[in-house]
Amino acid sequence: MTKYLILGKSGAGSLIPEFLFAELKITYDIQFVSKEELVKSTSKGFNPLGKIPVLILPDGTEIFESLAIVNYITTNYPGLSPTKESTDYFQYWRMLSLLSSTLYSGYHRQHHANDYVNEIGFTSLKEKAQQEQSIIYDYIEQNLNPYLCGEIITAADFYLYTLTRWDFDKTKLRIGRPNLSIFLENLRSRKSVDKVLSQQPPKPKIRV
Ligand SMILES: N[C@@H](CCC(=O)N[C@@H](CS)C(=O)NCC(=O)O)C(=O)O
Repeated sequence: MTKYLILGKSGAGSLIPEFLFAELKITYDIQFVSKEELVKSTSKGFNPLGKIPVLILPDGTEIFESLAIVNYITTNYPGLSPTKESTDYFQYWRMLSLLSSTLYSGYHRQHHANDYVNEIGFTSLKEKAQQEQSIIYDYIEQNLNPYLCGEIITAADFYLYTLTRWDFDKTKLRIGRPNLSIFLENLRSRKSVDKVLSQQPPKPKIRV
């Protein structure tokens, strides 16, 4: 294998490395895989929980967890993360960590409620995830200027944009959040984002 290979699902967390590679003009392949395939210890891209994204490097090294993948891409290809010396360095890591540890998992709880509770708890689980996300989105709103680290777009912005795509009520998400609304328009109009989205295979329904 000479190219990067992303294992993913249409419209899901594999959009994050896809956006970064497209933005950096790095060629890659993508395969859409099943959970059953990924949990097999013998399979390419093994992940104990069968989750995507997985990135397979040209030398065969496998990386899972979106944050680790972002870290691999941004440390090997400069341009989408502030340097250690930059005043934005901690802002970048604070936002990226918040997105990957909290906002992402909040969407997982809503789209995969049956992984967490019995059916009787679905509504309450989803409502609580949305309440937590609303607090985070208000915080994000205060931080966008126009991007999370100010004038310079970073990997954290592509990460955030990916997560917003999974929201069940995208109109409500924008209400009272003018900075976020402009940010979403801005990201959606980027060539890299448009290219990746236009290449996603159809998916049966929004389940990330
Ligand atoms: N912490 C993981 C979360 C990955 C994750 O939840 N991926 C979702 C797709 S966006 C998935 O594989 N869902 C299928 C499932 O959980 O069964 C990461 O950041 O990579």
